[in-house]
Formats: sequence, structure tokens, C-alpha cells
Amino acid sequence: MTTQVLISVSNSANFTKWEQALRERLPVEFELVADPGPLVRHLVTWSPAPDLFDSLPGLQTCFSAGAGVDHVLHNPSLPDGLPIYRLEDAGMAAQMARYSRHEVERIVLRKDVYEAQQQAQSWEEHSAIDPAEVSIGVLGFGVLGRTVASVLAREGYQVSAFRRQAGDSSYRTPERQEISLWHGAERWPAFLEQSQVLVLVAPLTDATRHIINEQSLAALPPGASIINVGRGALIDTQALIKAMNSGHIRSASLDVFETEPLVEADPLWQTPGVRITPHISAITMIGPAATQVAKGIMAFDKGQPVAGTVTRSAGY
Ligand code: OXD
Repeated sequence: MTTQVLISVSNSANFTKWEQALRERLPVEFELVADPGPLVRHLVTWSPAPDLFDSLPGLQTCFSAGAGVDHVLHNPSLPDGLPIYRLEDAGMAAQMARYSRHEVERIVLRKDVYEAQQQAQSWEEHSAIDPAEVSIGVLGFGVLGRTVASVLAREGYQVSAFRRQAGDSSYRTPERQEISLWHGAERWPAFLEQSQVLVLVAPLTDATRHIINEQSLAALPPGASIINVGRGALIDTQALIKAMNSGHIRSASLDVFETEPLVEADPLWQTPGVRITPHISAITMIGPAATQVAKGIMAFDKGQPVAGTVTRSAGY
């Protein structure tokens, strides 16, 4: 019997890529369709239309075409109890780690200072910074956060990570560097106090919305830097701009924004010390993503566990 899989992604070029990639990975009895209807049993989606789920009465699973699922969880037509799955890595972790490492190294090599000096034709040498003396805090320790933290630890930085769940107090990377693990609201201020660079890799949930606000920015050490590769709404932008203008925060490398694309009038464009990229720190690689989705669809149909299961109450 034919099973329909609906691919509902942002444009027809992406549809074609997903269709080809899934066609190569799913047996022929899975029919890949672009339009909703009563025969659809599985959905692969990015930013589904607000009423999409209303026209899918036979839907049994929803696979996010990205690591985040906020775009699905906030959908007003999402039925209660529908299983949702997110991409777990699909080539994104390594990209995010590379992006974060690049931004950290710019900070540690004082590239911003030397670029300003070049503009002023000033030849001035500053002391070198030993990575072992730079303390980096990573917010989020899922598949993506753990990879980012491990890559930074491998570079010799002192890395700690803050996560939602209690558990071990440290993690040893495959190369045997130690990452200290923190959790609990009462330890959040102390975690911030020791984070000279704060890397945000957390999902957006009710608990993390604007977690970087006036109070948490004030808890960071003077001259701290922020790198956001998670979600724009983790940061209260007004508070960030204020903290940057006061000089308390030295730099902010922002890849994600509360509203995307960032509008022309947004003050972030003009805030000194802000570096903006258009949500490219981890681009979904359709090959590995389709492999995870195809395996998930087949596992679901056989009643087996599916990777990337989302816990709705946790928000990811
Ligand atoms: C994702 C993203 O969630 O690209 O995968 O933001």
C-alpha cells in the first residue's frame, strides 16, 4: 500500500532537493507529495503554514527539516499528541562548531582591535592571549552544544556548559579534554560570571526566551563577548544594545535574530561590536538530513524508536 509523505518546505527548489534525497532513501511504496491531503501520513516541514495540519487528518508524524522545532510547536493547527522529530546533527554540529571557533578566535586574536588600528594607521602590538586563560561558557549541551564545546576545548580553551537537565558534573571529550557541566537556576549567575565568551546553542523554549537580558548581561564579566548560533529570541536585543553601548559587552557575533530577515531599520546593524550573519552558521545539509528522516519514517512504521524525538513540554 502507498504511503504519502508531504514535503512542505520554504520554496520549490528546496522541495526538489528534499524530494530527490528522500526518493533515493525511501522504498517505492512511499509517495512524495507537495500538496496536503487526507492520504498524507508523514510530514517533513520547515515553517509550516498556520493551517497546514487542518488539512492532514491522517498525519502520524512530523519531521522538522531543521534542528529547531519552535516553528512547529508554535503552529496553531498542530494537533495534540502528534509525534514530532527534529534533526539531531545532519552535518549541522560541525558547521556550528566551525563558526563558533572562528568567532572565538577573532576575539582572542583581537582582530576587532587590529582592524580599528588599521583604519587609524596605527601600529601597536598587544600581548598575546593564551587560550587556556580564556573561559568560554556554552549554553546548551545537546548534540550541537556538545560538539561546539568539544571543538573549543580541543583548541585549549577552558570550556564549561550550562544545560537544563541535572547529571554528571563534567564531560570528557573524545580527545580527553574536560568540560565542566552546570545546571540549576541558582548556578546560572555564577556560570555567567565566569564566561568571558558566552556561546548560545540552546533551543528557544518558554524557559530560554530572553534568557540573555539586562540581568544576565550584567552578570557577565566586563568585556565579555557573546556568540549566538541558537535562536534570536534567546537575547533581549534592547538590553544587548544597551550593554554594548555602555562598553560592558565587547562584541556580539549574531547569526540568528528574533525577526528574520533582520529589517533595514534594526539598530543592531549599526551597533559597534556587533557582527551579523544571515542564519548561516549551520545550514541543513539535505543528504544527511534526508538520511535521518528516511530512517525515522521507516522506524516509525515498524514501531521502532525514532531518533530526534521532541518532548513538547521541554520545547525541543
Ligand atoms: C535549524 C536552523 O533549526 O537552521 O536547523 O535554525
